[in-house]
Amino acid sequence: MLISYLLSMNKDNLYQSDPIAAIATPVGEGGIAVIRVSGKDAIAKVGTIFRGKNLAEVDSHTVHFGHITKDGRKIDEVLATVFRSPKSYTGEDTIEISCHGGVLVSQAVLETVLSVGVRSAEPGEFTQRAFLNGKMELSQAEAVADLIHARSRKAVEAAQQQLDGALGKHIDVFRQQIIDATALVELELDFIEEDVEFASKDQLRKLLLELNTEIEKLLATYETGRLVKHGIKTVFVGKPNAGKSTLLNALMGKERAIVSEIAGTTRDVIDADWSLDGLLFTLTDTAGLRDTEDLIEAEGVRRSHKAMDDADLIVYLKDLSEQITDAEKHLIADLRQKYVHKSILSVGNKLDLNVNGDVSGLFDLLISAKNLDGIDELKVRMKKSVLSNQEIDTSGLLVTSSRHRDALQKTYQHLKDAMNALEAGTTGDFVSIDLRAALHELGTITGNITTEDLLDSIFSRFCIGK
Ligand SMILES: Nc1nc2c(ncn2[C@@H]2O[C@H](COP(=O)(O)OP(=O)(O)OP(=O)(O)O)[C@@H](O)[C@H]2O)c(=O)[nH]1
Ligand SMILES: [Mg+2]
Repeated sequence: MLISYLLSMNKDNLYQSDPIAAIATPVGEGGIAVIRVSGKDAIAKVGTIFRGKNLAEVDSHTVHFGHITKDGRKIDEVLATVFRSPKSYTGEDTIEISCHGGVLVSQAVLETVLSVGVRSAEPGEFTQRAFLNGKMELSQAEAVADLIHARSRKAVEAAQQQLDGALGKHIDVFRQQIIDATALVELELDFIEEDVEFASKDQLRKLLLELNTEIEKLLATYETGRLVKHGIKTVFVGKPNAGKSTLLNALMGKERAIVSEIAGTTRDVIDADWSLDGLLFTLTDTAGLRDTEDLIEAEGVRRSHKAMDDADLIVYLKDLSEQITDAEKHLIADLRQKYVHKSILSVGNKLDLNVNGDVSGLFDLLISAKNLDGIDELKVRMKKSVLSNQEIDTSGLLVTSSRHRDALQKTYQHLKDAMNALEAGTTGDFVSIDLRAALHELGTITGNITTEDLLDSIFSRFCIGK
């Protein structure tokens, strides 16, 4: 549900909506908790329950010691930080109350605030107001959520870039170029009777072609961006006893999964977050692949297959001390065929034991998970196998959101349609329709064009208080 705003303009032409409040810090025990209040009369309303300075008279960006009280009773000793519109995160009058970091005490402060005509904020409502007040464009607002949810250093860096407006700046340049092109085409339409040609068709086509080359470059960063943002889903599969759990533990540097010489030890999938060079890998240890009559183990095997379907990288592990059968060779070949678009590494394990048979050419890498031999090389190969075909510098601008990717793809297609129309000698009004459609798509990235549904789906991903 999108909140209907009771808007009123203030002197700086920013919107001040009805006051909202939420605990902005995580629920739990901590040194302090912060209750954020924003909106019309937020400072005056909190002033009625604050004992200390008269908040209505204090300057913006000042901090004040006092008490939150209710019916003359002290609720907590607090610090109140005052931000006056327009210089606040939301652009509205905002007050942040720092109280003691207990679950009950922060809740009591929030309830006291809510008792003076302030309502509970919806998830992401503060950031939504910041967007609506022009404090940030839409892709920056989305980056706020990405930054909060980031689970690796690279994901933090990518979110920070977007928050700095790197993507928005690119989009603005594209938009301006399309606006100029549209203006030329439409100007020509106005003078159609006089047979005036303002835009050289060749020049226009060249401009659109260059634009699409730039868009293609941005689109090419998406696969890397997705892996950086969500982590690289890596699954270890192989026959029972191959050493999958031992390998998971070796990479993590701790005993995360149970290891034993009994085949069929791992029965369910085990997930663990692991970071390598600032990239997040979500490692999944699975039940060994084999036909089994044991119902629980069979369910484990089914889940192993499901984990492969979802993975970005499949590591197939084989116990080298056991002869490799034709059936297993086929299994590896089948995996490569079935998951042709995924990265697959076949790894021979237990290199410290006698290798049974000729395995040359069968494996990408030979290791001993128990002795940690070849583990460093495996790490390099794991990273390379998913990122190598992209050759993209993870420190550059990355498109990390499928929403942005979709909009860029549609823009690309509309520009292509415009180029084709020009080529076919179609009249300017049709070219202009394609150009305007491209503009529309780009506008959805930065939020120049929005719908309530779009804003709803974006901001509902946020936590309350942000
Ligand atoms: N010698 C040697 N033994 C290993 C190595 N890696 C694993 N093992 C042993 O092989 C046995 C099976 O290891 P696990 O890691 O439990 O194998 P798994 O693939 O997880 O097996 P399941 O969970 O049953 O599918 C254990 O006794 C391990 O200590 C290795 O590199 N060298
Ligand atoms: Mg196991």
